[in-house]
Amino acid sequence: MRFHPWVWTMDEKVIRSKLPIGDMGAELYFHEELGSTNVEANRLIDDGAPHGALVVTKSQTAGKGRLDRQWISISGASLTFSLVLQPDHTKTALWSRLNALGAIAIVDVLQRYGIKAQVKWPNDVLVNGDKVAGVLVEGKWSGSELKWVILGIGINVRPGSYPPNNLLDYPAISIEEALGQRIELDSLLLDILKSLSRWYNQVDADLFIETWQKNLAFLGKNVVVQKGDERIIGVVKGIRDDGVLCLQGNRGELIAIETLDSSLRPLEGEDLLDEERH
Ligand code: BT5
Repeated sequence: MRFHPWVWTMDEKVIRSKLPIGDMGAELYFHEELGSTNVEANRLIDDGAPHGALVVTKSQTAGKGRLDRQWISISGASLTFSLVLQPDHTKTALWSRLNALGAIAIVDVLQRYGIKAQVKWPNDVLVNGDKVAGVLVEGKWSGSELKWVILGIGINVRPGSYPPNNLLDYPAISIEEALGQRIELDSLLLDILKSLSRWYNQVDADLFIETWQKNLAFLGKNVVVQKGDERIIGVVKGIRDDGVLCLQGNRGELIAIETLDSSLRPLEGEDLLDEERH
């Protein structure tokens, strides 16, 4: 398969002319280069940005992952953006669902493109078991009240948009490698915004959890969940209504993984040996 040399095809004017899409893109802040779109979105909220404000950058130099990790992207080959959301009172209680929103919306788009994408709990997107997109959701709270949500999305679009697998916690892939053809960054962004708008409006519906569950990676498989220093092993049973991940331990007990600040991976190789030693 041959790929064309990277050409930056994202056209600010085209994107602007199509916005807003439902709730998404009420205002567009388009940058050539930024440290982190999430950090910029946070700043914009303090400056009065509205619900649905969208921050896009061609090049992100200090991308943030979860738990202080880094997100690496390459200008012209990756999509990096953040949305500012101000959930109404029906949605503020749905923190874990809001965390999954980005992954569910991306999976929906990729499946429409013909790619079998899945959600790796809580909010990564996998294709053929490899990570194609990461989502970083940050809340702005007043006491226990959720005021704002910053939904940051990073997607590997072209080959070479991610670091070599030996430098990653988890193997990666790009959409074009999975699809075998070139896709335009601006049309991908617009498709994802459309999907985000649809799923944002369904975030409190049963369909949301059903879709999350249906597209959950490793259903019925053994996984390891790293939660701080704690390592939990079990078979993935599904997602509860409140977004909690349910595992079944090896004595048949049900284990609820409530904290979203956890990392999950399939149980294999060394983990299996470790298991046998216990
Ligand atoms: C995530 O964190 O996957 C969330 C990434 C969110 C990035 C977006 S880009 C727009 C917005 N602005 C920001 O500053 N951030 C958001 P986590 O689950 O913690 O995964 C991070 C880990 O993924 C790193 O430790 C690496 O091992 C790996 N990684 C880094 N870059 C990657 C890439 N391009 N593809 C696949 N894996 C990557």
